[in-house]
Amino acid sequence: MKYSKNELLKFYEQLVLGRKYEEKIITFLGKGKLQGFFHLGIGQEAAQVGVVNALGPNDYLVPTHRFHPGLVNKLDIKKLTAELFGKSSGYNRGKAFTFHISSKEDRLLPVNGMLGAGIPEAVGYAWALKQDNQDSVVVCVLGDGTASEGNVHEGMNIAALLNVPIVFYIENNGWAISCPTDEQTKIENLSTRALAYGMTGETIDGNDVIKVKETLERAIAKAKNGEPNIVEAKTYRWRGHFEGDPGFYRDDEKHKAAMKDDCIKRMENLLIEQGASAKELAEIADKVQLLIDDAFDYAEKEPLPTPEDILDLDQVYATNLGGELL
Ligand SMILES: Cc1ncc(C[n+]2csc(CCOP(=O)(O)OP(=O)(O)O)c2C)c(N)n1
Repeated sequence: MKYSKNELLKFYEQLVLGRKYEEKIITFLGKGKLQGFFHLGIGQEAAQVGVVNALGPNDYLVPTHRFHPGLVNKLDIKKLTAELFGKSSGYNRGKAFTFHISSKEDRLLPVNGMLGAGIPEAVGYAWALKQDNQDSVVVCVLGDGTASEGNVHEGMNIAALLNVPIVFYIENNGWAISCPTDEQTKIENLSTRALAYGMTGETIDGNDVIKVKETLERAIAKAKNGEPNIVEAKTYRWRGHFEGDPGFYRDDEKHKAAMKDDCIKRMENLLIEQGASAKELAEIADKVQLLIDDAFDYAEKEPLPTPEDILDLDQVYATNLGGELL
């Protein structure tokens, strides 16, 4: 095994943090202590944690509306949670939620709620990096449903033509709301589209955090070398499209079968093979739970924005990016 037991334990901790963070969101929504239109990535933790681990300190990330497991491993947990609660101490003063969250110092670029529209924007950021000769890349995350949008074609085409440093990372969770991937495209692997743009593409197992991390590291190195590319990670969406979606459109048996491939269970098995004990794993889970409980406690108690703060529209456009993105 290329990774030490301690390195594997770190991956485990990150995956568990992602899972438990969203479970806490579900609990708080159920109690009416939190409001919002949440799209959860439970089951997709490896596909997100792997990406976050592959990013270098100079690299930029454009996440999606379903990226909490990744964000909680990249950002300050208290500031992130305050943002979800709509508090002024959140990343974007409570105005962005996870649909538009951004952080200049963390090189987190804003999500675009118009699916697909964010792809040409991400290409623009990457083009700016190239023009500035920065040793940096944009990893632009999109879902399988988003991959069918016209803007994605335009963005990928121009990225390839201009050789900009961008990795298009398709987090394929099998669903676009109620539409399964095989009802929106005839191709088996979305990464094969790369050929049409003169790029390279690769499809990988998105429930394998190590595979995701290593593939992204290679993809990032390539993109920095002027070869934009596509990586598709296949995973599975465990929850409804949004919290509150009963998911009646899914076949129960197939759904249960898909959830058996759990990225956290996989890492647990690997760790046990490497000599980790059940006690060690339980201690990590407890430590993570305390961190999450503390962040939710903090965010819940933070004051709500003042009416003046709510009406300060400059923030809506400039947020904490200070009016500039790069
Ligand atoms: C242009 C546009 N069309 C439709 C929507 C509504 N919408 C929000 S999420 C979603 C499904 C997206 O599926 P996918 O890209 O696979 O991401 P997932 O939600 O599965 O993570 C849709 C259609 C939107 N936000 N923007």
